[in-house]
Amino acid sequence: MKKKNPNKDTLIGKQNYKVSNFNHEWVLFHNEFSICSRKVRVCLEELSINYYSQHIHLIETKDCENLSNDFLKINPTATVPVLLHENYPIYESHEQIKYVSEFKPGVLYNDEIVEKWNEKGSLVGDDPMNGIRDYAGNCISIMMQPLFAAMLKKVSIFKFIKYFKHPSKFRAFFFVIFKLMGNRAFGKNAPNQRAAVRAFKCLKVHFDDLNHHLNDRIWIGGEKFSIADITWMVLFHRVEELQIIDLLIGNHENLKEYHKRLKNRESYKKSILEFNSEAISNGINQLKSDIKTSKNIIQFYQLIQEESKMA
Ligand SMILES: N[C@@H](CCC(=O)N[C@@H](CS)C(=O)NCC(=O)O)C(=O)O
Repeated sequence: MKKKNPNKDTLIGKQNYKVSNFNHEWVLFHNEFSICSRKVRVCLEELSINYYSQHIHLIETKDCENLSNDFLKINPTATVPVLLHENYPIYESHEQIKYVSEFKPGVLYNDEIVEKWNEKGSLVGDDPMNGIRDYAGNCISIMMQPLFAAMLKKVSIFKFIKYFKHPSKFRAFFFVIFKLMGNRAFGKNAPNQRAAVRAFKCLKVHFDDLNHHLNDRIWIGGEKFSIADITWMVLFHRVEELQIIDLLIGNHENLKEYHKRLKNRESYKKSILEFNSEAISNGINQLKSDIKTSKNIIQFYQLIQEESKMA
């Protein structure tokens, strides 16, 4: 086994070294709740590719298994998902779905438009704020804060000790803040709240663009389902979890119909809904309650509601 390149920035796409010796062609390291993991699970399901599943808990679902020494050997950046093909790692979910879809040509449609929308829905870079104008996935990751804080409520503070070894100091800092401050980190005019409002404005533009794009199309690429639809499926599902779907699809008929089509896919049920867990439903219930009772969260949801009414 060759030692991997320690330069984290180069961990994109398929690498030329093996990180394990599984006897399985495909191995997926993933998490029940992570949107990027959902994306790859849905893609493998759509392609009917069997894979060996390695579930990795993240702090919000139970514990930070992504910071274990074993997992850091698989991915030194400590994120999921990681897809292994014959033990060669492929990093970044948008690259992983492109890679697997090429193994079964013709099943999932592809062209330049699909590539563009796949990228537009992705989560790219360490600091998501840097890419909110370009990537809807980045906007959603910023918008996640209230749900994230809700999920962390039940996680013991002692589990955060491991965060000292998180390779991204940026992420480690924010995760600890969410735990320590909860919704207080989200008070009126606090930097986190301002960032989330900006992310919402950009997210709304991305959804409006998609509504326009779907004027004469069933799927993003036209008649056939594609990897871009998978990317947007997980985004639609996340905004539903965040209780903001109505603010984004409002009276956009194309988006409403598209959302129904996405939810009717077998892969949506098998690779997203069937992975729902107690940690996810407890977090969502907590968020629903915070939206009614927590002053800061009420105020934030009012702000984005006003934003959603603006042209
Ligand atoms: N750009 C990466 C993002 C990966 C990522 O940020 N994954 C999150 C879950 S969606 C994660 O592993 N978070 C755990 C952590 O940073 O500690 C991709 O698309 O795969």
